[in-house]
Amino acid sequence: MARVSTAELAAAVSEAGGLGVIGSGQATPDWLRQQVQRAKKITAKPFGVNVMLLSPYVDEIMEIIREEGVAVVTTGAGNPGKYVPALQEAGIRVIPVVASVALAKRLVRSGVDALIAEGTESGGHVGELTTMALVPQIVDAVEVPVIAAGGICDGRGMAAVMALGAVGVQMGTRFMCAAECVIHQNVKDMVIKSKDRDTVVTGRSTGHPVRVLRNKLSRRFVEMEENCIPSEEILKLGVGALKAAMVDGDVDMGSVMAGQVSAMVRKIQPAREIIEDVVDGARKVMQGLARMAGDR
Ligand code: TUI
Repeated sequence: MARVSTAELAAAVSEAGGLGVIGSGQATPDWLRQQVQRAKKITAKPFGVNVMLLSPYVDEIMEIIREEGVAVVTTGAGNPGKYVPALQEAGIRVIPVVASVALAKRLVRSGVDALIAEGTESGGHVGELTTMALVPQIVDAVEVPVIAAGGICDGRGMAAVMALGAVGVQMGTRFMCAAECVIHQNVKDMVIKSKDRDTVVTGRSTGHPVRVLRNKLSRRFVEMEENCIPSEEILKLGVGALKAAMVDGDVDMGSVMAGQVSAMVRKIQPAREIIEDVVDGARKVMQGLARMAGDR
């Protein structure tokens, strides 16, 4: 959640009983250090940093995380294996996002503490399998705790993935509309107005598939891919597009990364209310299911 999950949102989520995660994306190491220090001022609770492994600053970002003693690192868009020993020696829990069983198994051999199994319903960089198919396959393949992500935004989703064997959930899209989320109001409005089929995966032909809300930029991406324009040309369109949307509010030519549950997000709420709604909702669903199963 680069440009979306800053110190304010991560700290609010941790204060409310979740584990807030600062999205570092392609941000500079200085920016990350400031964010971590700001989050520490807002909350005494543990929080995490997500490291986007395609970042040009990845080595320096890992170093700052170690220096600042961040509690948890999550990773995205690659294999973080080589960073695992140094992070763990510093007492940092490592929880990579995976989209396949093969990478899940490899990372468990590297000694990771847990995994996030993320289905293709999610926003941003995506794999191919759905959460429904991916989560149970990863749960069966590894011994570490599995957190589910992709397509989850309420208690029903949380209960569903717990039925598949997950021990917890990672949610992004719903927190775009958290009161503490600093993204531009235009993006929040777009999420709130979105409908079921309003997301599209662009960039499959470039090797970097990214789910976004449909707009002028995504249509241009699709057109270029249909016309077999070379990947380098297509990728140029994406440079700076996340900032254009999230910071400057350009929802026509910016990259509005969001998941398929975008249509289910209907209002701005404090992070605490979102977490209470999801957790209480999951409890009610599970109690209802227990009654259906005859466990009165
Ligand atoms: O990382 C994300 N979401 C992201 S990263 C991002 S920045 C970006 N922008 C354009 C192109 C590429 C990246 C925007 N959104 N989520 C976690 C995630 N990781 N989802 C899927 C994966 C993943 C995919 C393949 C993780 C590992 C992987 O395997 C690579 C390998 O080496 O096997």
